[in-house]
Amino acid sequence: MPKALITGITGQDGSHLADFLLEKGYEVVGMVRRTSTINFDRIRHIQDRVTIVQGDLLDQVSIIHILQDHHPEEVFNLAAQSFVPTSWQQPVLTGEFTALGVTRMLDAVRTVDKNIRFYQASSSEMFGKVQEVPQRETTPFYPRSPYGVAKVYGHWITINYRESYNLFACSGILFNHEGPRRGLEFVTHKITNSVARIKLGLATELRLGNLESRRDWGWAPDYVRAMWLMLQQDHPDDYVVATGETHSVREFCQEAFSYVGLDWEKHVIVDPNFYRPAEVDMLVGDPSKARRVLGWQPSVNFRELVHLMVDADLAALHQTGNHTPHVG
Ligand code: NDP
Ligand code: GDR
Repeated sequence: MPKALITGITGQDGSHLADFLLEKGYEVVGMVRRTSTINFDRIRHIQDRVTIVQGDLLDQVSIIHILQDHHPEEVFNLAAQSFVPTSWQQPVLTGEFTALGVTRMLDAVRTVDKNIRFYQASSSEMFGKVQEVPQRETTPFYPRSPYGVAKVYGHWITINYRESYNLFACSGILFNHEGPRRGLEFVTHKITNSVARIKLGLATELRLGNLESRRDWGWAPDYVRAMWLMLQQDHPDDYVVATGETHSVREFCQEAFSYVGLDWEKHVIVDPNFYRPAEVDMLVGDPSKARRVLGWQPSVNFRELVHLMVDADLAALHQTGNHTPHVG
């Protein structure tokens, strides 16, 4: 039975990846940091099928011990401070988690077992102020937030360890991917949750920031499949994973509100408090390398994604009478 370690297993992607690997017959070890209140909402349904171990990206010793004790063949480094606005409020911590945390992981792998295959969660935020449309593996980076800058570091240190120590280390440059398990602070889930609440008479307005920014939004379960595929190849490499379509926040609102028969303009209020100090205006990825080499392609398009998320939020509200986040 192959064994994988997932850092960030309590997050959106970690929980989907754990589902996917269990389905494939893996033994799954998940690293979680210690908190006074445990939040296993996203992995509750598989809690008795995964091994949870305590560790933190800030603590190299904890990472080394986990690798020594559990001997995974594959490590998926998904843990990070992943919310872009927080990266301006906590730029140093974001650098510690999202940038230096990658070096701690890679060096632990190098120290304990150089045969471990390593996946790094890189991001389309590295493209920032885009230098080319669409963005591909060779497009130069121009990050626009402390988060984006930290991800560029994580990306290059992964390549550097691959080239310096011959590690099987891959970097997936993933564009935004969403679903019912997305944190409620991210714009897609914020919108679909509000649409459901407004539809059911529990709220009347939705306050958003920049409606003009455009993203390449995909379906999260498709994207964890791409992560796994990267580690099954003969050679380690880096891949863009995206749908190749771009839509604005405004279009997302239109689609979500009209799906339940509401006029978005009657409910959405633009609130400058949600503007960012520097914005990433437009992202659209070219996934042709992933399609060609990995045989990967997305299974859910933009409209289906919006509808799936609205349906899930309506169902969650109907079930609980009050929204229970992260259950999907
Ligand atoms: P989430 O924010 O949902 O999950 C982040 C995870 O990291 C959580 O499990 C969190 O644990 C954990 N974590 C944070 N800090 C630490 C730490 N110091 N030590 C150990 N664990 C920690 O992110 P996603 O699942 O959406 O994203 C997964 C990865 O992919 C991230 O690296 C993100 O930056 C990257 N990414 C995401 C994209 C997306 O569209 N979702 C696109 C491109 C890249 P806790 O529950 O304790 O907070
Ligand atoms: P992003 O996702 O920054 O792309 O990072 P987010 O959903 O937070 O923002 C997308 C775009 O929507 C605009 N926006 C708002 N965003 C939020 N969160 N809240 C609002 O009210 C709002 N109004 C408008 C933003 O300005 C932005 O342009 C996500 C994260 O998962 C990262 O970890 C990951 O690396 C990237 O996707 C790819």
